[in-house]
Amino acid sequence: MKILKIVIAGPYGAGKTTFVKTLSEVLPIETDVAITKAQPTGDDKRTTTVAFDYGRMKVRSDLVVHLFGVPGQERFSFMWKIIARGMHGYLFIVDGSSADRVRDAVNMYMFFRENFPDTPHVVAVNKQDLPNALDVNSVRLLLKVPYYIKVIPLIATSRKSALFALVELLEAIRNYMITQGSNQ
Ligand SMILES: Nc1nc2c(ncn2[C@@H]2O[C@H](COP(=O)(O)OP(=O)(O)O)[C@@H](O)[C@H]2O)c(=O)[nH]1
Ligand SMILES: [Mg+2]
Repeated sequence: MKILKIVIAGPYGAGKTTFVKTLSEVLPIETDVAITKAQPTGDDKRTTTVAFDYGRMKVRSDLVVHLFGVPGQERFSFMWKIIARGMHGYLFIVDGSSADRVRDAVNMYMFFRENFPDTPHVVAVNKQDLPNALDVNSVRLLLKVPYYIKVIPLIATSRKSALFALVELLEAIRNYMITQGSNQ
């Protein structure tokens, strides 16, 4: 049995908790808390993730993925490295509903690129069901995603779309393992 540790990264509001919930076969562990007036967010989100999301999915009879969603707010950035330690790859989700939302993701994307330069990843542009959602090429430019990294569209509420994103990431991890000459 092969077990992969996958991290779901991206800023606050990108859709990480939704993604883990959509795919998880076990009751996902959520650590979202109600947002109080002390935590103004400026949108209609009623909860926010303060520790991490966890979900698990059996992809094949011999492959299980463990999904760890990091807390998106920068005040929890000390946890990003802790949660990411030992990961096989990460999906970086951005809220594609506006260019400003994508710009919110730049610092966190840089953090992951700098701290995990060799870790396979895929960038997902979420909320493609909304009118005027940004396309993958605009997001590639805004985040300065290297040409060899895939940027894919995502609707995190859709199981089909979430599965597609997971499969793209598994493919990137597989390619990386092949070039490393590892079969683990
Ligand atoms: N329209 C739309 N809304 C989404 C999608 N994915 C997540 N959301 C919404 O975006 C908000 C933030 O999602 P959440 O999963 O809590 O983001 P997180 O902060 O990254 O964990 C919530 O109100 C979700 O219902 C999507 O694919 N389409
Ligand atoms: Mg969350």
